[in-house]
Amino acid sequence: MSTNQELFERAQRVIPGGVNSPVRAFRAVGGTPRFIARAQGAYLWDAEGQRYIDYIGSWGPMILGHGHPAVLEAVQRAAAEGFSFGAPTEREIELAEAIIAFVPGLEQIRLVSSGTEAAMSAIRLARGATGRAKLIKFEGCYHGHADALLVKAGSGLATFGHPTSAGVPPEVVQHTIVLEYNNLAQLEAAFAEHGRELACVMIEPIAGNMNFVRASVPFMQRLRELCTAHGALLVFDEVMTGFRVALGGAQSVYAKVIPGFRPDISVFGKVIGGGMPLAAFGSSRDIMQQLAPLGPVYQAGTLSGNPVATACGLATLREIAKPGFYEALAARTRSLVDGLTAAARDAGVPFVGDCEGGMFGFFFAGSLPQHYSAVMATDKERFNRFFHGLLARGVYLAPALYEAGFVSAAHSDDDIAATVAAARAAL
Ligand code: HOZ
Repeated sequence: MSTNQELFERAQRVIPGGVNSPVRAFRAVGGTPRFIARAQGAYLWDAEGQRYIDYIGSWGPMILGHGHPAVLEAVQRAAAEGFSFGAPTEREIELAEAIIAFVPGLEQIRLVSSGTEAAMSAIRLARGATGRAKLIKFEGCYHGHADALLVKAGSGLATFGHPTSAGVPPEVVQHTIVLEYNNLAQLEAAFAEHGRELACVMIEPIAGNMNFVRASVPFMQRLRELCTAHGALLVFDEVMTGFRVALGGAQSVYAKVIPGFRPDISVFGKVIGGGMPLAAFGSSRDIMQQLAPLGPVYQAGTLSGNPVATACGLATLREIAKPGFYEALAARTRSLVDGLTAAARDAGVPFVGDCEGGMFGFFFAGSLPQHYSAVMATDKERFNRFFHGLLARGVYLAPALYEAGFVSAAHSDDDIAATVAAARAAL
Protein backbone atom coordinates (compact mmCIF):
# COMPACT_ATOMS: atom_id res chain seq x y z
CA MET A 1 0.00 0.00 0.00
CA SER A 2 1.41 3.42 -0.98
CA THR A 3 1.08 6.35 1.40
CA ASN A 4 -0.47 9.65 0.34
CA GLN A 5 3.01 11.18 0.43
CA GLU A 6 4.49 8.46 -1.79
CA LEU A 7 1.67 8.89 -4.29
CA PHE A 8 2.08 12.67 -4.23
CA GLU A 9 5.80 12.40 -4.98
CA ARG A 10 5.12 9.92 -7.79
CA ALA A 11 2.33 12.11 -9.19
CA GLN A 12 4.55 15.19 -9.25
CA ARG A 13 6.98 13.41 -11.55
CA VAL A 14 4.38 13.00 -14.30
CA ILE A 15 1.61 15.55 -13.60
CA PRO A 16 2.25 19.30 -12.99
CA GLY A 17 1.98 19.85 -9.25
CA GLY A 18 0.84 16.24 -8.93
CA VAL A 19 -2.78 17.15 -9.67
CA ASN A 20 -5.12 17.56 -12.62
CA SER A 21 -6.88 20.60 -11.14
CA PRO A 22 -4.84 23.07 -9.07
CA VAL A 23 -6.88 23.45 -5.84
CA ARG A 24 -6.49 19.72 -5.15
CA ALA A 25 -2.76 20.24 -4.50
CA PHE A 26 -3.37 21.60 -0.95
CA ARG A 27 -1.10 24.57 -1.75
CA ALA A 28 -3.40 27.01 0.07
CA VAL A 29 -3.48 25.02 3.30
CA GLY A 30 -0.14 23.22 3.05
CA GLY A 31 0.47 19.52 3.60
CA THR A 32 -0.08 16.42 1.52
CA PRO A 33 -3.19 15.95 -0.62
CA ARG A 34 -5.18 12.85 0.19
CA PHE A 35 -5.24 10.37 -2.68
CA ILE A 36 -8.73 8.93 -2.67
CA ALA A 37 -9.11 5.18 -3.10
CA ARG A 38 -12.90 4.85 -2.83
CA ALA A 39 -16.07 6.52 -1.64
CA GLN A 40 -19.45 5.44 -0.33
CA GLY A 41 -22.36 7.54 0.92
CA ALA A 42 -20.99 10.52 2.86
CA TYR A 43 -17.49 9.07 3.17
CA LEU A 44 -14.18 8.98 1.33
CA TRP A 45 -11.28 6.62 2.08
CA ASP A 46 -7.76 7.62 1.18
CA ALA A 47 -4.90 5.44 -0.02
CA GLU A 48 -3.90 4.76 3.60
CA GLY A 49 -7.38 3.52 4.53
CA GLN A 50 -8.28 6.65 6.53
CA ARG A 51 -12.00 7.52 6.38
CA TYR A 52 -13.25 11.12 6.00
CA ILE A 53 -16.70 12.70 6.16
CA ASP A 54 -16.80 14.36 2.73
CA TYR A 55 -17.93 18.00 2.44
CA ILE A 56 -16.48 18.50 -1.04
CA GLY A 57 -18.69 15.99 -2.82
CA SER A 58 -16.49 16.18 -5.93
CA TRP A 59 -16.91 19.99 -5.71
CA GLY A 60 -20.67 19.75 -5.83
CA PRO A 61 -22.02 16.95 -8.03
CA MET A 62 -22.46 14.24 -5.38
CA ILE A 63 -25.73 15.54 -3.96
CA LEU A 64 -26.95 11.99 -3.24
CA GLY A 65 -23.65 10.95 -1.71
CA HIS A 66 -21.31 8.47 -3.34
CA GLY A 67 -22.47 5.22 -4.96
CA HIS A 68 -26.23 5.79 -4.69
CA PRO A 69 -27.72 2.40 -5.72
CA ALA A 70 -30.21 3.77 -8.30
CA VAL A 71 -27.52 5.88 -9.96
CA LEU A 72 -24.98 3.10 -9.91
CA GLU A 73 -27.45 0.73 -11.55
CA ALA A 74 -28.34 3.27 -14.26
CA VAL A 75 -24.66 3.88 -15.03
CA GLN A 76 -23.82 0.17 -15.15
CA ARG A 77 -26.74 -0.53 -17.47
CA ALA A 78 -25.82 2.38 -19.75
CA ALA A 79 -22.13 1.40 -19.84
CA ALA A 80 -23.08 -2.12 -20.91
CA GLU A 81 -25.00 -0.63 -23.86
CA GLY A 82 -22.07 1.47 -25.06
CA PHE A 83 -19.71 4.19 -23.81
CA SER A 84 -20.09 6.75 -26.57
CA PHE A 85 -21.80 6.88 -29.94
CA GLY A 86 -21.21 10.40 -31.26
CA ALA A 87 -24.83 10.28 -32.37
CA PRO A 88 -28.11 11.37 -30.77
CA THR A 89 -29.82 9.19 -28.16
CA GLU A 90 -33.25 9.16 -26.51
CA ARG A 91 -31.63 9.63 -23.11
CA GLU A 92 -30.33 13.09 -24.10
CA ILE A 93 -33.90 14.14 -24.84
CA GLU A 94 -35.06 12.77 -21.48
CA LEU A 95 -32.34 14.67 -19.61
CA ALA A 96 -33.06 17.90 -21.51
CA GLU A 97 -36.78 17.48 -20.77
CA ALA A 98 -36.07 16.85 -17.09
CA ILE A 99 -33.84 19.93 -16.71
CA ILE A 100 -36.29 22.16 -18.58
CA ALA A 101 -39.20 20.90 -16.47
CA PHE A 102 -37.56 22.15 -13.27
CA VAL A 103 -36.32 25.55 -14.45
CA PRO A 104 -39.06 27.97 -15.55
CA GLY A 105 -38.07 30.03 -18.57
CA LEU A 106 -35.76 27.43 -20.04
CA GLU A 107 -37.14 26.24 -23.37
CA GLN A 108 -34.10 24.54 -24.84
CA ILE A 109 -30.74 23.41 -23.59
CA ARG A 110 -27.60 22.01 -25.11
CA LEU A 111 -25.55 19.39 -23.30
CA VAL A 112 -21.77 19.66 -23.12
CA SER A 113 -19.07 17.98 -21.02
CA SER A 114 -17.84 20.55 -18.49
CA GLY A 115 -18.84 23.76 -16.75
CA THR A 116 -16.00 25.57 -18.51
CA GLU A 117 -17.36 24.51 -21.89
CA ALA A 118 -20.91 25.50 -20.94
CA ALA A 119 -19.90 28.98 -19.70
CA MET A 120 -17.67 29.58 -22.72
CA SER A 121 -20.47 28.54 -25.09
CA ALA A 122 -23.02 30.70 -23.26
CA ILE A 123 -20.83 33.77 -23.78
CA ARG A 124 -20.43 32.98 -27.47
CA LEU A 125 -24.19 32.54 -27.75
CA ALA A 126 -24.86 35.84 -25.96
CA ARG A 127 -22.44 37.64 -28.26
CA GLY A 128 -23.89 35.97 -31.35
CA ALA A 129 -27.48 36.66 -30.35
CA THR A 130 -26.91 40.34 -29.52
CA GLY A 131 -24.23 41.15 -32.08
CA ARG A 132 -22.28 42.82 -29.26
CA ALA A 133 -18.86 42.05 -27.81
CA LYS A 134 -18.54 43.35 -24.25
CA LEU A 135 -19.35 41.39 -21.14
CA ILE A 136 -19.40 42.10 -17.44
CA LYS A 137 -18.18 39.61 -14.88
CA PHE A 138 -17.59 40.03 -11.15
CA GLU A 139 -14.40 39.83 -9.16
CA GLY A 140 -14.11 36.50 -7.32
CA CYS A 141 -16.61 34.73 -9.57
CA TYR A 142 -15.15 31.78 -11.43
CA HIS A 143 -16.77 30.59 -14.64
CA GLY A 144 -14.32 27.92 -15.66
CA HIS A 145 -11.07 28.54 -17.47
CA ALA A 146 -12.11 29.97 -20.85
CA ASP A 147 -9.83 32.92 -21.70
CA ALA A 148 -12.41 35.73 -21.70
CA LEU A 149 -13.60 34.74 -18.22
CA LEU A 150 -10.25 34.15 -16.59
CA VAL A 151 -9.95 37.69 -15.27
CA LYS A 152 -9.95 38.47 -11.54
CA ALA A 153 -11.48 35.06 -10.99
CA GLY A 154 -12.00 33.11 -7.76
CA SER A 155 -11.33 29.46 -6.90
CA GLY A 156 -7.78 28.30 -7.72
CA LEU A 157 -6.83 31.71 -9.07
CA ALA A 158 -7.61 33.27 -5.67
CA THR A 159 -5.78 30.43 -3.95
CA PHE A 160 -2.58 31.05 -5.84
CA GLY A 161 -2.75 34.82 -5.78
CA HIS A 162 -2.79 35.38 -9.55
CA PRO A 163 -6.46 36.11 -10.20
CA THR A 164 -5.81 36.73 -13.89
CA SER A 165 -4.04 33.88 -15.64
CA ALA A 166 -0.82 34.18 -17.61
CA GLY A 167 -1.30 33.09 -21.21
CA VAL A 168 -4.38 35.24 -21.71
CA PRO A 169 -3.38 38.11 -24.03
CA PRO A 170 -4.84 41.54 -23.18
CA GLU A 171 -6.56 41.68 -26.59
CA VAL A 172 -8.52 38.55 -25.69
CA VAL A 173 -9.97 40.13 -22.56
CA GLN A 174 -10.32 43.68 -23.88
CA HIS A 175 -14.10 43.22 -23.95
CA THR A 176 -14.31 41.84 -20.41
CA ILE A 177 -15.33 44.38 -17.75
CA VAL A 178 -14.78 43.29 -14.15
CA LEU A 179 -16.84 44.81 -11.34
CA GLU A 180 -17.00 44.29 -7.60
CA TYR A 181 -19.69 41.80 -6.56
CA ASN A 182 -22.69 43.44 -4.85
CA ASN A 183 -21.46 46.95 -5.76
CA LEU A 184 -24.49 48.81 -7.12
CA ALA A 185 -22.63 52.06 -7.83
CA GLN A 186 -20.08 50.28 -10.05
CA LEU A 187 -22.88 48.43 -11.82
CA GLU A 188 -24.80 51.64 -12.58
CA ALA A 189 -21.63 53.34 -13.82
CA ALA A 190 -20.66 50.42 -16.07
CA PHE A 191 -24.11 50.32 -17.69
CA ALA A 192 -24.13 54.10 -18.08
CA GLU A 193 -20.82 53.90 -19.95
CA HIS A 194 -21.09 50.60 -21.85
CA GLY A 195 -24.79 49.60 -21.71
CA ARG A 196 -25.38 49.56 -25.48
CA GLU A 197 -22.20 47.56 -26.16
CA LEU A 198 -22.88 44.84 -23.60
CA ALA A 199 -23.68 41.36 -24.89
CA CYS A 200 -24.18 40.01 -21.38
CA VAL A 201 -23.50 40.06 -17.70
CA MET A 202 -22.34 36.74 -16.27
CA ILE A 203 -22.75 36.12 -12.57
CA GLU A 204 -22.64 33.33 -10.02
CA PRO A 205 -25.88 34.29 -8.24
CA ILE A 206 -24.56 32.70 -5.08
CA ALA A 207 -20.82 32.76 -5.58
CA GLY A 208 -19.20 29.47 -4.62
CA ASN A 209 -15.68 30.24 -5.77
CA MET A 210 -14.88 32.90 -3.19
CA ASN A 211 -16.28 30.66 -0.46
CA PHE A 212 -20.06 31.35 -0.24
CA VAL A 213 -21.23 34.90 -0.99
CA ARG A 214 -24.79 35.77 -2.03
CA ALA A 215 -25.68 38.52 -4.46
CA SER A 216 -27.99 40.76 -2.44
CA VAL A 217 -31.61 40.95 -3.56
CA PRO A 218 -31.46 44.71 -4.40
CA PHE A 219 -28.28 44.08 -6.42
CA MET A 220 -29.86 41.23 -8.35
CA GLN A 221 -33.07 43.17 -8.94
CA ARG A 222 -31.19 46.18 -10.32
CA LEU A 223 -28.94 43.94 -12.41
CA ARG A 224 -32.03 42.41 -14.03
CA GLU A 225 -33.53 45.85 -14.69
CA LEU A 226 -30.35 47.23 -16.21
CA CYS A 227 -29.84 44.21 -18.48
CA THR A 228 -33.42 44.46 -19.74
CA ALA A 229 -33.21 48.24 -20.25
CA HIS A 230 -29.98 48.00 -22.25
CA GLY A 231 -30.69 44.80 -24.20
CA ALA A 232 -27.87 42.90 -22.50
CA LEU A 233 -28.46 39.24 -21.61
CA LEU A 234 -28.27 38.16 -17.98
CA VAL A 235 -26.32 34.90 -17.80
CA PHE A 236 -26.60 32.90 -14.58
CA ASP A 237 -23.70 30.57 -13.93
CA GLU A 238 -25.49 27.89 -11.94
CA VAL A 239 -22.78 25.26 -12.33
CA MET A 240 -22.54 25.11 -8.54
CA THR A 241 -25.97 26.33 -7.47
CA GLY A 242 -28.11 24.57 -10.10
CA PHE A 243 -30.13 21.71 -8.56
CA ARG A 244 -27.95 22.21 -5.46
CA VAL A 245 -29.48 25.16 -3.58
CA ALA A 246 -33.01 24.25 -4.80
CA LEU A 247 -34.59 22.13 -7.52
CA GLY A 248 -35.02 25.27 -9.64
CA GLY A 249 -31.52 26.54 -8.84
CA ALA A 250 -30.54 29.93 -7.39
CA GLN A 251 -32.83 31.63 -9.91
CA SER A 252 -35.81 30.09 -8.11
CA VAL A 253 -34.48 31.48 -4.81
CA TYR A 254 -34.39 35.03 -6.26
CA ALA A 255 -37.74 34.53 -8.01
CA LYS A 256 -39.33 34.01 -4.60
CA VAL A 257 -38.49 37.58 -3.61
CA ILE A 258 -38.29 39.36 -7.00
CA PRO A 259 -41.60 38.75 -8.81
CA GLY A 260 -41.14 37.30 -12.29
CA PHE A 261 -37.36 37.11 -11.94
CA ARG A 262 -35.52 35.07 -14.57
CA PRO A 263 -32.08 35.14 -16.16
CA ASP A 264 -31.84 35.05 -19.97
CA ILE A 265 -29.30 32.24 -20.22
CA SER A 266 -28.52 29.60 -17.59
CA VAL A 267 -25.39 27.51 -17.27
CA PHE A 268 -25.45 24.20 -15.40
CA GLY A 269 -22.95 21.48 -14.52
CA LYS A 270 -22.01 19.34 -11.53
CA VAL A 271 -25.34 17.98 -10.11
CA ILE A 272 -26.94 17.48 -13.55
CA GLY A 273 -24.18 14.96 -14.32
CA GLY A 274 -24.33 13.25 -10.92
CA GLY A 275 -20.52 12.94 -10.90
CA MET A 276 -19.95 12.28 -14.61
CA PRO A 277 -18.56 14.90 -17.04
CA LEU A 278 -21.74 16.65 -18.08
CA ALA A 279 -22.88 20.28 -18.20
CA ALA A 280 -25.41 22.35 -20.14
CA PHE A 281 -26.46 25.82 -21.13
CA GLY A 282 -29.98 26.86 -21.96
CA SER A 283 -32.29 29.73 -22.71
CA SER A 284 -35.44 30.63 -24.62
CA ARG A 285 -36.08 28.89 -27.93
CA ASP A 286 -35.39 32.16 -29.82
CA ILE A 287 -31.94 32.56 -28.34
CA MET A 288 -31.01 28.86 -28.52
CA GLN A 289 -31.93 28.75 -32.21
CA GLN A 290 -28.94 30.96 -32.89
CA LEU A 291 -26.85 27.80 -32.37
CA ALA A 292 -25.60 25.58 -35.17
CA PRO A 293 -27.07 23.67 -37.00
CA LEU A 294 -29.97 26.20 -36.97
CA GLY A 295 -28.08 29.45 -36.54
CA PRO A 296 -24.67 31.04 -37.04
CA VAL A 297 -23.20 30.45 -33.55
CA TYR A 298 -20.98 27.37 -33.73
CA GLN A 299 -20.61 24.94 -30.86
CA ALA A 300 -19.95 21.18 -30.84
CA GLY A 301 -18.42 18.25 -28.91
CA THR A 302 -17.59 14.59 -29.51
CA LEU A 303 -18.62 13.57 -25.99
CA SER A 304 -21.56 16.00 -25.68
CA GLY A 305 -24.62 14.16 -24.41
CA ASN A 306 -22.52 11.09 -23.62
CA PRO A 307 -24.83 8.10 -22.98
CA VAL A 308 -23.23 7.03 -19.68
CA ALA A 309 -23.05 10.60 -18.34
CA THR A 310 -26.68 11.29 -19.27
CA ALA A 311 -27.78 8.07 -17.55
CA CYS A 312 -25.97 9.18 -14.41
CA GLY A 313 -27.47 12.69 -14.55
CA LEU A 314 -30.98 11.44 -15.25
CA ALA A 315 -30.92 8.92 -12.40
CA THR A 316 -29.64 11.66 -10.06
CA LEU A 317 -32.37 14.12 -11.11
CA ARG A 318 -35.03 11.45 -10.55
CA GLU A 319 -33.87 11.02 -6.95
CA ILE A 320 -33.59 14.71 -6.09
CA ALA A 321 -37.02 15.46 -7.55
CA LYS A 322 -38.68 13.26 -4.92
CA PRO A 323 -40.92 15.16 -2.46
CA GLY A 324 -39.14 16.47 0.62
CA PHE A 325 -35.63 15.99 -0.76
CA TYR A 326 -34.52 19.64 -0.57
CA GLU A 327 -36.26 20.32 2.73
CA ALA A 328 -34.29 17.50 4.37
CA LEU A 329 -31.02 18.51 2.66
CA ALA A 330 -31.43 22.16 3.64
CA ALA A 331 -32.25 21.27 7.26
CA ARG A 332 -29.14 19.10 7.55
CA THR A 333 -26.94 21.76 5.98
CA ARG A 334 -28.40 24.39 8.31
CA SER A 335 -27.74 22.16 11.32
CA LEU A 336 -24.09 21.86 10.25
CA VAL A 337 -23.67 25.65 9.91
CA ASP A 338 -25.49 26.27 13.20
CA GLY A 339 -23.39 23.62 14.96
CA LEU A 340 -20.12 25.09 13.68
CA THR A 341 -21.26 28.60 14.64
CA ALA A 342 -22.11 27.48 18.20
CA ALA A 343 -18.78 25.66 18.52
CA ALA A 344 -16.89 28.79 17.46
CA ARG A 345 -18.94 31.00 19.77
CA ASP A 346 -18.18 28.70 22.72
CA ALA A 347 -14.48 28.83 21.82
CA GLY A 348 -14.58 32.63 21.58
CA VAL A 349 -13.59 32.58 17.89
CA PRO A 350 -15.14 35.10 15.44
CA PHE A 351 -17.06 33.00 12.91
CA VAL A 352 -19.92 33.52 10.44
CA GLY A 353 -21.63 30.99 8.21
CA ASP A 354 -24.36 30.87 5.58
CA CYS A 355 -26.08 28.19 3.53
CA GLU A 356 -28.79 27.57 0.96
CA GLY A 357 -30.11 24.10 0.17
CA GLY A 358 -27.12 21.76 0.25
CA MET A 359 -24.41 24.42 -0.20
CA PHE A 360 -22.66 26.26 2.63
CA GLY A 361 -19.75 28.47 3.54
CA PHE A 362 -18.13 29.99 6.60
CA PHE A 363 -15.51 32.59 7.44
CA PHE A 364 -13.38 33.43 10.43
CA ALA A 365 -14.67 36.99 10.50
CA GLY A 366 -17.16 39.18 12.36
CA SER A 367 -19.65 39.54 9.49
CA LEU A 368 -20.42 37.87 6.17
CA PRO A 369 -18.26 39.29 3.35
CA GLN A 370 -20.18 40.82 0.45
CA HIS A 371 -17.41 40.77 -2.15
CA TYR A 372 -13.99 39.36 -3.02
CA SER A 373 -11.72 41.81 -1.20
CA ALA A 374 -13.78 41.35 1.98
CA VAL A 375 -13.32 37.57 1.60
CA MET A 376 -9.58 38.10 1.21
CA ALA A 377 -9.59 40.10 4.46
CA THR A 378 -10.97 37.21 6.55
CA ASP A 379 -8.61 35.13 8.72
CA LYS A 380 -6.91 32.77 6.29
CA GLU A 381 -4.31 31.44 8.75
CA ARG A 382 -7.04 30.41 11.15
CA PHE A 383 -8.98 28.75 8.32
CA ASN A 384 -5.87 26.77 7.36
CA ARG A 385 -5.30 25.57 10.93
CA PHE A 386 -8.99 24.70 11.25
CA PHE A 387 -8.87 22.77 7.97
CA HIS A 388 -6.00 20.63 9.23
CA GLY A 389 -7.62 20.25 12.66
CA LEU A 390 -10.68 18.76 10.98
CA LEU A 391 -8.74 16.69 8.47
CA ALA A 392 -6.80 15.05 11.31
CA ARG A 393 -10.16 14.21 12.90
CA GLY A 394 -11.58 12.62 9.73
CA VAL A 395 -13.49 15.56 8.24
CA TYR A 396 -12.67 16.62 4.67
CA LEU A 397 -13.37 20.27 3.81
CA ALA A 398 -12.26 22.00 0.61
CA PRO A 399 -8.54 22.69 0.96
CA ALA A 400 -8.87 26.45 0.45
CA LEU A 401 -10.82 29.24 2.09
CA TYR A 402 -12.10 30.32 -1.35
CA GLU A 403 -14.39 27.34 -1.93
CA ALA A 404 -17.96 26.61 -0.86
CA GLY A 405 -18.83 23.34 0.89
CA PHE A 406 -21.46 20.74 0.03
CA VAL A 407 -23.67 18.46 2.11
CA SER A 408 -25.33 15.41 0.52
CA ALA A 409 -28.46 13.44 1.25
CA ALA A 410 -26.18 10.67 2.57
CA HIS A 411 -24.90 12.82 5.45
CA SER A 412 -26.69 11.63 8.58
CA ASP A 413 -27.43 13.54 11.76
CA ASP A 414 -24.61 11.49 13.32
CA ASP A 415 -22.19 12.70 10.62
CA ILE A 416 -23.15 16.31 11.34
CA ALA A 417 -22.76 15.74 15.09
CA ALA A 418 -19.35 14.10 14.58
CA THR A 419 -18.28 17.04 12.40
CA VAL A 420 -19.36 19.59 15.00
CA ALA A 421 -17.56 17.61 17.74
CA ALA A 422 -14.39 17.57 15.60
CA ALA A 423 -14.78 21.33 15.07
CA ARG A 424 -15.09 21.93 18.82
CA ALA A 425 -11.89 19.99 19.42
CA ALA A 426 -10.07 21.76 16.58
CA LEU A 427 -11.24 25.24 17.65
N1 HOZ B 1 -12.71 24.70 -9.73
C1 HOZ B 1 -13.13 23.78 -8.72
C2 HOZ B 1 -13.43 24.46 -7.45
N2 HOZ B 1 -14.16 25.62 -7.50
C3 HOZ B 1 -12.10 22.74 -8.46
C4 HOZ B 1 -12.36 21.54 -9.25
C5 HOZ B 1 -11.49 20.36 -8.91
O1 HOZ B 1 -10.36 20.53 -8.48
O2 HOZ B 1 -11.95 19.26 -9.10
